[in-house]
This record gives sequence, structure tokens and C-alpha cells, in this order.
Amino acid sequence: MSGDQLRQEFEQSGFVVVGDFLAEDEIAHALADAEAAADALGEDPHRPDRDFWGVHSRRLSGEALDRPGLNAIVRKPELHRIAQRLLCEDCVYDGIGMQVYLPHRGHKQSWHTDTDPDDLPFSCLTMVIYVQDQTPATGMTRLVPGSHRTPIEKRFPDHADLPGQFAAELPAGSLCAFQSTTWHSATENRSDRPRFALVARFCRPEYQRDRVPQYYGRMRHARGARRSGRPMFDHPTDEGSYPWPETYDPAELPFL
Ligand SMILES: O=C(O)CCC(=O)C(=O)O
Repeated sequence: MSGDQLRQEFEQSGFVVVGDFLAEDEIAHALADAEAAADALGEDPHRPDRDFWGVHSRRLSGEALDRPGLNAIVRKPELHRIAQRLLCEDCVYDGIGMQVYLPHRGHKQSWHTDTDPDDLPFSCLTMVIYVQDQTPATGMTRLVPGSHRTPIEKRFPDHADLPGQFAAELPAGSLCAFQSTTWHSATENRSDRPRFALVARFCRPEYQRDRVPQYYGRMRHARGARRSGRPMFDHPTDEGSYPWPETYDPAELPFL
């Protein structure tokens, strides 16, 4: 796909898939590092907030990911180049994290967006890089094409299949890049091995974390508006997390 086609697809659907982003040896090194990082995980911490939002995974960042095979992916010039094509020439790298979906624990992620549409034009680019074949058994990223233009404003079943969804059943080495307001989720890992989703983020220079910290950690979930680390309120406020007071009728989802 040419740069223009990629950008056009990204603007229309809210996401694009890039095949063969990683070579065989890059996949093997990164997978070995991801497995070592997962082996070093301790017991599940008590996280009632993540349970409430339906985010059942272990998230790694910082030192836990400082491993040569993972660093090599982040430093790949092609990663930055794709972000430049999709966002803008002077886009800025905003770090990586890795979601680990452990087997036999019901690990999966509810439908959500990575930023709050009230904060537009702020938006960031999320790039999920796959080091394993993505199958219905391992779990897969799901996205709703075109949903980046429609804010989540009511409750709906956190983990349900949605009409028109795209399930990223992709070979290892693929990448999925999406706008932060695109509705997405991860299906349950029903296999016997951990599933890894390496997530790199980029943003426009004017929206770097240290310039506009108030925009970060604000997400929309199927259950409500989530402000990371903020208490729950009974009624919507700008400061707190809150559940949606109403529920969508499944035939009236706003992106339909
Ligand atoms: O695990 C995945 O496939 C997607 C990860 C994700 O959506 C996220 O971390 O926000």
C-alpha cells in the first residue's frame, strides 16, 4: 500500500494493518523477551479499578521491557516512518507498554478508546505489534471501522462482538495502527500460552505528555468514562471516573 493509500484508509476506518512489519528473527527475539518478561511476573495484584473497567490483563512498562529484542522493535526506523505517514512528519514517540494475557485466567480487555473525544483535537496513535500468530484461541484485537468519529456515551456489553467489527486474525510480524478514539478491545486468551500485545504510542508534538498532562489517562470504556487513578463519582464530572447513566440499545450503537 502506498503512503497515500495507508493514510486514506486510516482516516476512513480509524485504523490500518501493516503486514510483514517484522522479519522472522525479529519475531523470535521479541517473543523470547516477552516470554522472559512474563516469567518474571509475580502474583496478580489486587486491581479493583481494572476489574471494574473490564481490563483483565497484566500491563508491563519501563524496565520490565528493557530487553534487546523488544528495544530493537521500538528502534526500528520503519515504526517511526509509519507514524509519520499516519500522524505527521514531526510526530513524537510516547513510549511502549505490553499487555500480557495469561492463560486460564479469563484475560481479555473490554471495549474502550485510548483517549477522550472531549479532548479533540488531541489524539494519539496506538500501534499494536504482534509477535505471535493472532487466532480466536490466543485472543485478538477487535476494532470497529469508522468508530473513531463517534464517542462512546452509553453503556454496552463490555466484551460482546459488535456489528461490523474487525477481528485482527493476523500472522506474527503484523502491526495494527489506530487512532486513539477508535473503539477497540481484546478477546479472551483461551489458549495454553500467554498472549502478548506490544503497544507503541506516538503523538503530535503539541500534545506531548509533559505539555498537556491533563489529556492523558482519560479514556472511554463500555462501562463509562475512565480517568486513570481517579475515584468513581455517582454523577458525571470532569474530574472523576463515572459509569454511564444509560445503555445503548444494541440496534442503536452510534457508529451504525
Ligand atoms: O491486546 C490487544 O490486542 C489490544 C491492546 C489494547 O487495546 C490496549 O492496550 O489499549
